[in-house]
Amino acid sequence: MLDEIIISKAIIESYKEKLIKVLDVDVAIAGAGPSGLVCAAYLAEAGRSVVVFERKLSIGGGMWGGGMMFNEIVVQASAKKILDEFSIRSKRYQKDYYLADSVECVCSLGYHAAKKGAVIINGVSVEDVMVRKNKVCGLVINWSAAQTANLHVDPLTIRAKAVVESTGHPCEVVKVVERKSGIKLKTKTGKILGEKSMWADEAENSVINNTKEVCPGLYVCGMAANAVFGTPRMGPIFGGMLLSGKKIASILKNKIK
Ligand code: 48F
Repeated sequence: MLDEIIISKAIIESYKEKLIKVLDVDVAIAGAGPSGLVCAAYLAEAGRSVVVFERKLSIGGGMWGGGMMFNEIVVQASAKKILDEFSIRSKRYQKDYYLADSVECVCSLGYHAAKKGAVIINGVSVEDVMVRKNKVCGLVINWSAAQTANLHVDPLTIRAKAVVESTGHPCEVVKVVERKSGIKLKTKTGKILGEKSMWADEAENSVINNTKEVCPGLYVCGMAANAVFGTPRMGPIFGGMLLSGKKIASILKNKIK
C-alpha cells in the first residue's frame, strides 16, 4: 500500500540533499536557457561541480518558441557540431543554414546537462550576488513563487568559484552587480551598455566576443553578453547561444582545475 507520508519524506530528504550538495560549487549559473544549459553540460562533463538556477518551472528560456512560436530554430554551420554533440537532429536548409526542432533542442540540452551531472534547480530565482573584496563569489537565491507573491522572505546563498550570468535579454545578475556593488564592469563605460536592435549577423559574431568575464568572478554568456556589451539581438538563430555557452565552459575549465 502506498503511503503519502513516505512519498513526502522521500521528496523532502532527497531535495535537501541536492540543495546541500550545491551550496559550495565550482560554477553557479543563473538561467537555464540554451547558453546556460550548454555551459553547464560541458563543465559537468569535464568534472566540475555545476548548479543552474532557473526562475521558471521549465528550462529552455526563449528556445521553445522558435521564431514567433513557429517551433523551429536556425543554426549556422559553425555551430552544427554542437547540435551533433547533444544528439539533436538537424537538416540542412541551404548553405550555412541548418534547422532543428526547438522542442527537441531544449529537451536534448536539458537531458545532456543533467546526465553529465549538472544540478538544475527550477522554480528558484537569482535575486542578488555575494561579493567579497570586489569579486563576485556566489549567488543569492529565493523561491520564484515568493517573488511572484511579493512575500517578504529572506533568501539563501550559494558559494561558487565562478558565477555565470545567462539570464538572456534582462541580464539580471549583471544589473544587480552594477546597481549594488560599485564594481566597474569591463565594458567601455564600466556600466551595462544595453542591447541594440535586431541584426542577426552582427549579433551572432559579437556574442562570441562578448562572452567573457565581465567583472572579477562573474562571466556572461548568451544574449546577456550582448545586452551587457551593447551589441544587437539576433532573433531565432541559436548558433551563437550554443557557441557562447561552450566558450564560457572552456574558459572556466581552464581556470578552475
Ligand atoms: O533568454 P534565454 O533563452 O537566454 P539565452 O541562453 O538565449 C537567448 C535566446 O533564447 C533568445 C535569443 C537568441 O536567439 O535572443 O532570446 O541567452 O534564457 C534565460 C533563462 O534565464 C531565466 C529565464 O527564465 C530563462 O529561462 N532567468 C532570467 N532571470 C533569472 C532567470 C533569474 N534572476 N534567476 C533565475 N533564472
